[in-house]
Amino acid sequence: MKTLTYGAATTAAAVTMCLVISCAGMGAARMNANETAAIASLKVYLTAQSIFHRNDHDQDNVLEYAADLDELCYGKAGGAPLQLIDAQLANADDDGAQGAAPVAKYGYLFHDLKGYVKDGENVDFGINETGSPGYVGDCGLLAYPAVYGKTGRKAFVIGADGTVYEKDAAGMKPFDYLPDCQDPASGWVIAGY
Ligand SMILES: [Ca+2]
Ligand SMILES: [Ca+2]
Repeated sequence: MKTLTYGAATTAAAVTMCLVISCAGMGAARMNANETAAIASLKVYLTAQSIFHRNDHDQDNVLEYAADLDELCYGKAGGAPLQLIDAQLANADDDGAQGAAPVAKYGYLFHDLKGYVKDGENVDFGINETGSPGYVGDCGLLAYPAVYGKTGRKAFVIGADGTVYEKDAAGMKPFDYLPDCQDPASGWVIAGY
């Protein structure tokens, strides 16, 4: 009987330990999967922006990028939907889509960038002066974990050149200007290397 109790207690302890280890492992695996999905979403975004840029949707004879992530799905207010990205990605726009609060996609939220950092200065992508909101120069998007350390650890950025850069998102707040990722001092490195 004593042996049985000891055995049962040992088994229970072992099971508990396995659960703790596998939960931690699952959490890390989930975050890795979310991070991979976030990179894929940034690439989807850029493909959609390239298509948007090629087609003068508002027919103002200016080729611009969409200023807002969710526009790539829903189009402009009152206009036809574009469906260049899926609604799940559009709804993860951190300033909301269609008047609704943002909903993270695979644990990530997305923030439209409006310019880039050059020589320490913020440079706007260049607004379409003909009246439709949009960027004539470049475009960019930031992906960051909805809950740091739980849904992901890394932030990712993409600019019009299509390179995705990553950086640990600890303490990071969403920002509007694409960092100078080619500067090693920025702490950003090419994602996936
Ligand atoms: Ca246009
Ligand atoms: Ca937005």
